[in-house]
Amino acid sequence: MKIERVELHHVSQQLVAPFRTSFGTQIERSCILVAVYSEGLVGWGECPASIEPGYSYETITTAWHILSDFLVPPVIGQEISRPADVAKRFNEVRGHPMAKASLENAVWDLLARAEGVPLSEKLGGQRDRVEVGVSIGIQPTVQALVDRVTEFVDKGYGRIKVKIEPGWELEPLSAIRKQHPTIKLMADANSAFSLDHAGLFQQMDPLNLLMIEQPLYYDDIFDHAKLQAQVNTPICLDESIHSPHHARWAIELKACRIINMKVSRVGGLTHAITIHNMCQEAGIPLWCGGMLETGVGRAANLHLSTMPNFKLPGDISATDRYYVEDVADPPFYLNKEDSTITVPTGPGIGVEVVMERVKKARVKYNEFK
Ligand code: OSB
Ligand code: MG
Repeated sequence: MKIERVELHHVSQQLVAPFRTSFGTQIERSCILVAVYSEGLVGWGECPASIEPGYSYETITTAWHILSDFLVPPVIGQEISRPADVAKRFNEVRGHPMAKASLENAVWDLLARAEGVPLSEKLGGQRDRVEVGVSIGIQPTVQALVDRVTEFVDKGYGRIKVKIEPGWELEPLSAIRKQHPTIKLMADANSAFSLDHAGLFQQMDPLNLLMIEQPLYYDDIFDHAKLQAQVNTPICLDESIHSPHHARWAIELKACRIINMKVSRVGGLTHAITIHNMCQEAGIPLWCGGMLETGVGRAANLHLSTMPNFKLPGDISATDRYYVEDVADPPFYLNKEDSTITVPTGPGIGVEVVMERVKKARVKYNEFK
């Protein structure tokens, strides 16, 4: 298909509740929605970079620049028959995985729509609902956190992840464990600790956590290997894995027993598939992470999660947990009986972007043809 037109929409929306992590508090959430047009069809992808470089070095501004000046030009007007054709053209740009993923994933959606098949089918997916959990930010008090956890457990979430940082770890985790002795519970540090805290993480072993996510520095696979050797709880890497190389290094160094797959963090679905297959071979289970995406990004995440090595619940919650009104329809609901979300069955990502809502939330726009 010839890529006739590409649109970039920077949209900004209020979250239903502030989301505090060890690197900052998000109240408003921006993203770039990428639309790719061909033969009367449109494919969508989402770049979930933040305004600040707190999670990774990418921001909305760097992604806008990299997309406009380096990623859209080699694709516009070109004949694309496979998503890998796009990924190949991006090899000359170092880094910037979230910018790459947004355009590549829009092309995946476009091609799947042209074939009339759901994205999950193109990925070799094997399930029609995906087990999910909820990620809960740092709260003002331990009691407020326990109440928030209970609220989500009552809603049907069978896996709870809570954010931790130095000074907010053992006490809140123990309080949750006391109230909910058997719930699937895990902690995400977003790189806030160092190897000096190994003793603290050993003290978490009796809490029977599903895993500890990214305890150490964002680019430090080496020290995670040292920490994993000292604790029984599985370590899961998020920030440290930005490409198939990083996944291979983490596996060979035994830096983790689980990997959080974020398609945007690894540069798009082509790399995600490579990492999926590598981890499957190595016996490292995956789960799908989230970046507070709109329905566009979360729909792609659901399709990705149908692949066989996604063996743990993902950070893909119901729409009402994120935004009052999502840019895409239909919204996602939690299936209470088994803590799952049903994978859309329509062509491509299987949700439709409502352009009036995009325009309402839009702060910047550009188009290329
Ligand atoms: O570390 O997983 C993370 C959100 C923004 C940036 C980083 C992370 C997160 C989450 C939210 O934990 C997960 C979700 O989208 O529900
Ligand atoms: Mg994380």
